[in-house]
Amino acid sequence: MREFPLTLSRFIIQAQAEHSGATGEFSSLLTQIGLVGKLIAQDLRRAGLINILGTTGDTNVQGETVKKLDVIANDDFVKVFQHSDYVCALASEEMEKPILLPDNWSHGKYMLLFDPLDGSSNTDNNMPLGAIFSVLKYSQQSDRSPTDGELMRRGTEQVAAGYLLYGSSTMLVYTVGQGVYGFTLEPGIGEYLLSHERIRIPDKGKVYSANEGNYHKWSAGTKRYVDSLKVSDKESGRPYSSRYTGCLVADVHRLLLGGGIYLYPGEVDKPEGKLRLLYEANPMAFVVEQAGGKASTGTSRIMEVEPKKLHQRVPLIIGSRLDVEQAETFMQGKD
Ligand code: AFP
Repeated sequence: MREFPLTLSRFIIQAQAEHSGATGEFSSLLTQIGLVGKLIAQDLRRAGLINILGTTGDTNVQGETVKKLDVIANDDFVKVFQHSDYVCALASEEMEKPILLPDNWSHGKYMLLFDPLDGSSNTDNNMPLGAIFSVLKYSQQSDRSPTDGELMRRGTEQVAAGYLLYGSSTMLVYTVGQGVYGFTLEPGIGEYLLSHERIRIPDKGKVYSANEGNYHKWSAGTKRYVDSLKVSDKESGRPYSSRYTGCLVADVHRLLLGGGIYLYPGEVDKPEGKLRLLYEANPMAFVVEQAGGKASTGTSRIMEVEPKKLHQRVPLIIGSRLDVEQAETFMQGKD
């Protein structure tokens, strides 16, 4: 008889049993992320039927148009976690200020930073979407809630990170610093099943993902690098193929499994780039590094960038180790 794959809950319980000091709080937090994924996936599946496509008419703190589904996804995270007893703070792309649970509320020791709906320009087209999360541990021993500033930690301090991918299937991919595991939601039974064990990204790929509409805004080094990927050279596996969905999660997921590079570089007039450090770049960097890849700003390791603002942006070059190293060479003018 074929063995039944491990469910997410069983996998988490097994992992917890290997840590003698574990209280179960962290395991429950991951299970709740899975729950948020189910709630959002359910809405996405019938989005075209229940009038939740399109925009709200507002702009968020980043100055971007807010989609109805951005709000729904953010509310799902907040509803699930605010009274969960697992977190003491929540921060998201969609909230100007973090939610810091009052001192007199029951709360847990984790701080959760998230992008509730990544790639939201894809909502109206039935294209892939995602959610990204970063988990930090609040180190204070006191019962006091963290302050805004205490949420701003380097990526190296993350205790877990991952993403939900809403594609042709719904997946939860995460790391706690011991490899990367991927679970696929089996809709028939409402359970995530282990489908991708110890994911390793190839050292080099044949695909690049970038919004080339921005080509003329890029630095000379970035242009030279992307130009070089199109040169025909059998030995180095060029030309690379171009694939870009407009959803970081989907593009990085493809690279994680097949190799290659994703770039959202800085621009001459906007050197900080577009993506957000704390809840997009850092968690994706943690996952990709744990799979054997690299994540860079072009000049330094993403996870070592010192955050100064909650919604700080950062250039992101991420993917296969050798591809990212090569991009860095061009971006630093060492080609
Ligand atoms: P939204 O979630 O605001 O749609 O942004 C998506 C994203 O952060 C990332 O997922 C994409 O790779 C990138 O931005 C797309 O940006 P462009 O539309 O500028 O290519």
